[in-house]
Amino acid sequence: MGLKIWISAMAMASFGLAALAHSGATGVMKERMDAMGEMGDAMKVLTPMMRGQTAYDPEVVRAAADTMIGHAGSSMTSLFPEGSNGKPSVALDTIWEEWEEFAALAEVLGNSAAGMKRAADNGLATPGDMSGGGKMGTGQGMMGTGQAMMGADQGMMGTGKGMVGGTPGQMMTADMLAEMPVNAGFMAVTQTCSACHQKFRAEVN
Ligand code: HEC
Ligand SMILES: [Cu+2]
Repeated sequence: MGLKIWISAMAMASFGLAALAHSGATGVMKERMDAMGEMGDAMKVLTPMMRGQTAYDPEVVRAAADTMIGHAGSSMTSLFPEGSNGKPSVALDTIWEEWEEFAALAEVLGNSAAGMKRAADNGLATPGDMSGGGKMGTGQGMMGTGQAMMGADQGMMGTGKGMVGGTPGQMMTADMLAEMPVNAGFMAVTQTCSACHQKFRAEVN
């Protein structure tokens, strides 16, 4: 078996384990895990598309955006009633200690996904389009490896800790993202997922 195949097999096996580990979840815990899982599935389709590894399809982008919009904002926060953590959940108490930030990130997710949806017909960036961003100047643009886009601390959007209009975690409004290549919206979504997970979810092994 080639190394690449072996690695993908391992990756798939660990996804399976993660799902099993949470199979005891019920009620609101299960509901939010299912919602998160749907978004995770959407990301698995979008990621190779945004890297140019699969054919670009704006309809798929819009459908994925709708999945996220549907699970964002109050739809998400309503699935986190106070104190609803503990096994098998990996949600942290920080959620309720810093509820405003948690809720803001849930809101930003909807905005970012809305921006990505509106940008679907703009299509993908080519490395030339993205000049001006620090990483792009090196000639190893985001489209080169796909790594820069996914790294939490890399790429044109910085660390994801910026603010627009005082909203924690929001780098760009939907209006801004709608004018940009779709990658920007995708990056905003990705960084919102990881910003929330870093702060409010325990390390998943
Ligand atoms: C506002 C915070 C927040 C945002 C935004 C967010 N998540 Fe989550 N996510 C969580 C928390 C908290 C958990 C842990 C839930 C638990 O274990 O009870 C979680 C868990 C998950 C899980 C594991 C589900 C399971 O079965 O245990 C996946 C997959 C996931 N998120 C994907 C995503 C994706 C993809 C995005 C972005 C499109 C995203 N999440 C956005 C907070 C967030
Ligand atoms: Cu789970």
